[in-house]
Amino acid sequence: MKKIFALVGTVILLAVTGSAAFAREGYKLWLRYERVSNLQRLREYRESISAFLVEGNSPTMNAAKHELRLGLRSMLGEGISETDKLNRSGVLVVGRYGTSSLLSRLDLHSKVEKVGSEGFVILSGSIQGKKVIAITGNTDIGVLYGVFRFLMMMEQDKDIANLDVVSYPRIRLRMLDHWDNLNGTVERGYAGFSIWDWHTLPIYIKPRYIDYARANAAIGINGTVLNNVNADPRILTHHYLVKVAALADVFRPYGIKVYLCANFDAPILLGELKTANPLDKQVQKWWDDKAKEIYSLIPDFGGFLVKANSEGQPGPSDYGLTQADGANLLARALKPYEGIVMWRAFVYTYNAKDRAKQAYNIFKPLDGKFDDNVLLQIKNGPLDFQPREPFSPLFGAMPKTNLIMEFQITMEYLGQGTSTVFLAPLFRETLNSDTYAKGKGSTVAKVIDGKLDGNTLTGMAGVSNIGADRDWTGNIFGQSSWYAFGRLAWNPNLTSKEIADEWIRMTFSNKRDVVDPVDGMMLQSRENVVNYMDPLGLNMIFGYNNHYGPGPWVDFSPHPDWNSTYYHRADSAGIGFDRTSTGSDAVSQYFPPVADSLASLKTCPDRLLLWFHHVPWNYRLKTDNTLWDQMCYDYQAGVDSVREMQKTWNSLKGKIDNEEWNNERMLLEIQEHEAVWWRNACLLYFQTFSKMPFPEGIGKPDHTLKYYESLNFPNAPGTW
Ligand code: GCW
Repeated sequence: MKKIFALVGTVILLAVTGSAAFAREGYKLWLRYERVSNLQRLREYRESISAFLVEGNSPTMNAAKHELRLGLRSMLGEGISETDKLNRSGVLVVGRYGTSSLLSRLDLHSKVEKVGSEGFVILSGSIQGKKVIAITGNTDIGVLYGVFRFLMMMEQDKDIANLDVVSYPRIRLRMLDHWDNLNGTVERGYAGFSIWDWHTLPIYIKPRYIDYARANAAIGINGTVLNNVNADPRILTHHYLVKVAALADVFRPYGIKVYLCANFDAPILLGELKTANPLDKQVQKWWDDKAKEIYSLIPDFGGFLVKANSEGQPGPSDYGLTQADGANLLARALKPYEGIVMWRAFVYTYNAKDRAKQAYNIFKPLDGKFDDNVLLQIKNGPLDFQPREPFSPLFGAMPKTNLIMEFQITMEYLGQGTSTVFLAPLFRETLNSDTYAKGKGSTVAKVIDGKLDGNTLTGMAGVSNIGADRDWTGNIFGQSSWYAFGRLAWNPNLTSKEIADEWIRMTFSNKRDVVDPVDGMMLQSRENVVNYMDPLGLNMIFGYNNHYGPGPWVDFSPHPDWNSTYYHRADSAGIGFDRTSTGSDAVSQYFPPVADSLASLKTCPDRLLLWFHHVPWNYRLKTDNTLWDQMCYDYQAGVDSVREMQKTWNSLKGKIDNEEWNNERMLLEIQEHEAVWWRNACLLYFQTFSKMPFPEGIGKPDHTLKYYESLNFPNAPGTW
């Protein structure tokens, strides 16, 4: 008998605390649609919506209907009906403006006019004396975006009594770039294998593909590059193209176009030609034919993304031609079908005096030489997705070229899968930077959204952090950076706090005692990592090749600029890369007010100091600490703040889903170890140059420098 009680007890306990089977697991991302728990709100929502009416039957409108069924019923209960008549108050009326007879009775013209081909209007109004909420736009996809936004507002506990939302994207191409290989691995992926199952496509359509499209459409992403920029040319064979076409069919109703990375040498590598020279007529014909084949399978194919003459990839320089010659070759093949080329500016040779200068030197002279369906895709900083970089000097310097920003959402250099880092502050920092290209206020955001130079073909790309892990990103907070990327591509003026707030509410809870502390954690999280990895403008001091953990001692690469020592330049006199006129003069690539301020030790912000200057160890910073002491304090502050995050997280036990809480607890424990490891390894290493003692308050390393140098991680993820 006792045993039976014990068993029943266990079952009840499991039901209450949530066993693995009931845990939320993060799969639904920001579309969890949980029952509204604030009863007052629930009442208000139900008063405003008793039924919904969707006009139109296109696949996109059907997707909108599906979403409303799912979302409204799950958040408000089964009583919400679908109707085709406006016979009472409280109907949510959804349809395209202009074709919907009901919506034309609302005076929406001036609002709808503003939102273009992808925006939407959500409005409280009344039709024939009946109170309604209207969701509308000029196109079906605009309407679908509106439906998602409306449902997400409800998830966020927003008041829907007097709605007047007018929203449209400021940037045209809002892209996720997958670095997924055809064999299922993901370069720099930390959330498992690729979500694309090439083997079972085109017949087997995983529900995950549809959920991928839903989640992306919900945040306005309208393009996906399916394969790695280190491109396997076989993606362009018929065998794969039919599979790509199947994915395109899934994504189309959600407004998402597919793009592919093309290998510049594909005509040779696929065994068809002896050359890939852009001036060769046969090569041109090869690409023309390839474009024709692709568009016969995928009529709305988006275009190509190309990494050329970089890290072993072939490109036009192999034929003594410019990057523009290469880009235009592909652009001309795609032009008849309105396809575009995103040509990466991440081009460098291994032995330059200063790698940070190369992209500018190569591309600036080509301004105006690219065809109008080419965008130059520029990483946010001049080097390579470091925890902190100044903005790339190419922003603002190429007024006659379409530009697309490339951010990295996957955290190759920010702690990879185990760290909790919300990347909106990093994205914002770049977008807010003032290039001074046309005087004060010429921010990177304005370059990117086309306002500064009047470009209309604009874009923002994010290197995806998505994998086949159940929660998509390995660490649930990885979802927040994917979310932030989409929101900023839609509106680059949103603040990090606004975005964090939205995400927390849809992911964990609407309760203030959850939202506020998690918000605090997230907003600080990127600076924490900078502090314990790369304070004061340090960069590129990661473990060799896998980029996991500290490796400031790395000096053994045959490529000089793959060595950490190339970047930090520590010696007995000081540390940092002199990029002023006495050094590489990279500062001169910026517009004068920026260049002057970076060039002077006095005005260069401490956070970028060692990026631009070689600074004596005992130099006094703006904090009045010596450089050495400040470096020690920053590393320690990084460790301390991870411990703060742990405290905050521990205080949330019981307030959010237990399994999600526990997963994050374990990840923070790993992050704390990593922060301590970084601090110890870097300070011990740099101390061999500074020869100065640690100031008070700095944790004592528990191992020798030799020990840290000996660590290696043969199967670290993401390195294939
Ligand atoms: O940061 C480097 C990565 C490479 C990547 C490259 C790039 C896809 O270490 O893995 O290759 O950038 O952006 O092309």
